Amino acid sequence: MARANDEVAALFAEYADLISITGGDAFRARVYEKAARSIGGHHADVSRLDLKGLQEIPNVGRSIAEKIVEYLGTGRVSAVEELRARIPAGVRRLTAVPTLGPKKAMAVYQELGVSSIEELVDAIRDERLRDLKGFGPRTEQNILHGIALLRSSGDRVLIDAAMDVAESVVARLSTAAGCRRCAYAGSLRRGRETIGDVDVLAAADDSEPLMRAFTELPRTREVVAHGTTRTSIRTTEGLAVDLRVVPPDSWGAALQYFTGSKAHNIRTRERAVHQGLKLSEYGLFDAETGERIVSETEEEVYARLGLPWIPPPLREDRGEIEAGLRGELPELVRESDLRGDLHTHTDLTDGLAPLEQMAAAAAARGHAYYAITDHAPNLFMQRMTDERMLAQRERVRELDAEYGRRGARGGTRLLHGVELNIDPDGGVDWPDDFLAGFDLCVASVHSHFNQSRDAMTRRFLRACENPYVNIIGHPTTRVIGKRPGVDADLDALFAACARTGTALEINSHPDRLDLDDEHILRARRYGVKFAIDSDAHSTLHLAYLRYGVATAQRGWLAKDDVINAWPLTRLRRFLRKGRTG
Ligand code: DGT
Ligand code: CA
Ligand code: CA
Ligand code: ZN
Repeated sequence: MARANDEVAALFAEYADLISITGGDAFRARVYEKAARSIGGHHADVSRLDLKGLQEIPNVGRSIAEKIVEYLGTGRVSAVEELRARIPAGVRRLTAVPTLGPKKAMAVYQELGVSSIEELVDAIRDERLRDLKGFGPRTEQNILHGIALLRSSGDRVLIDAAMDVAESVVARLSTAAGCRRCAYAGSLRRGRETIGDVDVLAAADDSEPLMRAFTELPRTREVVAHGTTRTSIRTTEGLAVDLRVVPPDSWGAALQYFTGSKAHNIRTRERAVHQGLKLSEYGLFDAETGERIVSETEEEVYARLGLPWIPPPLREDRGEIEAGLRGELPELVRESDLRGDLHTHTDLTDGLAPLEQMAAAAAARGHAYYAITDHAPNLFMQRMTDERMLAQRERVRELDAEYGRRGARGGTRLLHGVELNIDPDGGVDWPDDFLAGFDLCVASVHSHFNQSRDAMTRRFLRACENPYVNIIGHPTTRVIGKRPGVDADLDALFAACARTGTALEINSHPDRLDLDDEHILRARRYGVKFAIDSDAHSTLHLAYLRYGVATAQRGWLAKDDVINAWPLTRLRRFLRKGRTG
């Protein structure tokens, strides 16, 4: 089930937008935005809290707590409904266009009557936007770009949203009468960053109880098609889910087929044909006699095709068949290989939880090491100072003394790091002597995203040359469906990282996943090392590492490519980089 916290967070985020669109108080909008973030990242389930408990959540006051109670009781909040009613749905959708934003969306609606994305495109074509205050040719280009971005993500959802749905559906169906096996397949099993629809596969002799359980799930909003082999629904969140039920002895062939990708399946089918076989979701058959040869496990199907079992993240026809035939498939990094997390925040900057809670949660996850990397002072809104940073370091050292010794596995060593800002010229927040005090430095681009390709490339290269910069954080800075990546000569960046001993981050936050799989594949050829980080701003985010790992696997990475899969001694050697002294 979607957590009540996520529902409430989405509602308040929408409310904040609605306040902005209707020209409400900007400060009030911010209050709801902050509350949304706090609630989304809060560890306790809001549906179990009373009015008093709710007000203990950071950024939640009495009136917000009351709205949460109203929502949990009635499924709606009247203040939100009132604002919703004042704005056509089309205009609300306009606010989702990256770079347009609530204010401009309302302006084009009020001044030009534009109330849909299609009308907005027409208005730009006819140059009608230019008459409005604050809109110029450059704005038009940005808006068109934003629309393209929105359309390219289409109706696809981020991997964490799809995973929530898939795991709850699989858990539910697994307990239905006669269910022998159940798993999700499709793009989700391959770990793609966005998911078109969720494909669930089950094995049973009689499909009817499973199909019925599926259509009766609490989150089923609409049954799109109902049959004995396949049923399709749409969830209350609007996500499409397909369930296919196959006889138990077809399980392996069906799982192979519905995991895809299509491109990979075309290759496996070709191999079957060359061997006088026929491959379908029901099994691998002799083409002439029609006799079924294998079908029960994926391993058997691949083996009969002369291939080792191919991990789903590799099944994209990007060389995995050839590598399999040569016996050269990589041994992919797994989540259990990760020994630590090297980019995380606390409430000293924009995190939601204090250092003590983050450290406790990291230790509970069994991390052997864990770096705290709050924001550096040049990100002004974070109000960082030298004194605060040094005070935090002292506290980290104390906690390290405590956690470093605990437990049978040798405890959790705490590292004190920082997330530096790479300024437009490639410099960072502090001089070398101050940087030398950190155990590691992540450095990220947080501003001036629109620099020219040359300037952006120089900026990255200079950051890599800095002997204190160990990891480039979320390298392209893209936000999936919202902000395109920066323009830079990435091959030059990859070469520089390999040369200088600077790792590239695979930021595991589901709306970033930055670097993405294709970039990882490219960077890997230069011999770059990677850090798979959660960039956690709350204890809940520590679990995002699974998505970073999936992305790394899609980029063919092995344990040895990932610095936070290394033992601490080897990691520390890497972190010394080219530093003197
Ligand atoms: P998505 O849903 O767009 O994120 O991507 P997928 O890969 O989950 O695609 P989907 O849901 O259309 O189909 C699930 C799998 O079923 C797909 O990965 C491979 C298999 N499949 C579906 N249609 C075809 C087809 O026409 N030919 C072949 N060979 N396989 C197919
Ligand atoms: Ca799918
Ligand atoms: Ca599908
Ligand atoms: Zn960060």
